Amino acid sequence: MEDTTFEKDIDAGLSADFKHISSRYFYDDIGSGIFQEIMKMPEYYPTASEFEILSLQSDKIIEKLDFNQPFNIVEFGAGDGIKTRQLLKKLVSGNIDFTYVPIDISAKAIRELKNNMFAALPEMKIKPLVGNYFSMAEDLSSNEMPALFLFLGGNIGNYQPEEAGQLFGQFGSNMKSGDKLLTGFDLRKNPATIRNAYDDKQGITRAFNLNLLTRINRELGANFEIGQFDFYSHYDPANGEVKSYLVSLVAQRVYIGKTNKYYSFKQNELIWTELSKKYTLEEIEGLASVNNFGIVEHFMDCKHYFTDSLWIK
Ligand code: AVJ
Repeated sequence: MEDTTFEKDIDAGLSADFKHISSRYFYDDIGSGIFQEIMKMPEYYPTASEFEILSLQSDKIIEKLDFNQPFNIVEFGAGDGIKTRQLLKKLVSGNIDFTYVPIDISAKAIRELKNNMFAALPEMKIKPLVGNYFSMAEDLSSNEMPALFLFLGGNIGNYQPEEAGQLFGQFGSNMKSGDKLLTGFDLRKNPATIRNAYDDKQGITRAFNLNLLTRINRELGANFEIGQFDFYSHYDPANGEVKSYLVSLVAQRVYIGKTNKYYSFKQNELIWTELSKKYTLEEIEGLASVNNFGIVEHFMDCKHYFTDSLWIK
């Protein structure tokens, strides 16, 4: 059966009083390519910060795992795996017995990851899974071996605070007592640093956002005129929220073939495209405790821009 989730989500989002498109739709092949460009920008600090943590502190992270038997490392949304590889490399060279289980909804991403990992770490045991995080994690929860779950890259920032709470609740319900979870959180910092990372001068982040409309044109037969929309991003240091928007520059109507409907935009009307929340350590500790996790340690980069926080179930 044809998957109509994208069409339904876009129809609902563009029919709402306050229009919105989920940031999960950024990542078609073109958007994933633009995100690779974002990660190379000097202004976009999260990638370098987390790379530093995993390059310099993997030994400390491994020491804190404290599993005295073979274990699984289950990674949600592994991406290209370059950062994770810093940790895996250390485990392999330390002759530690583990199996790496990356999970992703994209079969293509998983295939590439498997090839890259095999090239870099041919001796590592790897069991990639294609599918939804939770159905896969449920299958694994019956597994006897202890597990370290990885949710890196600061993807948690895209979830609304309530949703983030629910997500950790779901992670927790698929974990055994003593299992651990390492999550990447982007931290509060000088607001100007954050603003520059999400509204770069070259317009790469702008292109990342406008690609949503190109994608809707292509996949849903719509007639968005990309030049009639602008990009706007705003950081509120009081609550740590970066919010990104597309702005309709004129009053206009857009037709979407798949839904066979017109969508009206007022001049300056917004489409909300992304939340990227920046956390305080107190907020992180609150999230852990309401979901019955203990904090093992926050592993931060030298500038304290980012943390990979290790929790225990
Ligand atoms: C992939 C969710 C971590 O929020 O920093 C980058 C996506 N958006 N620039 C982030 C993103 C705008 C990114 N994450």
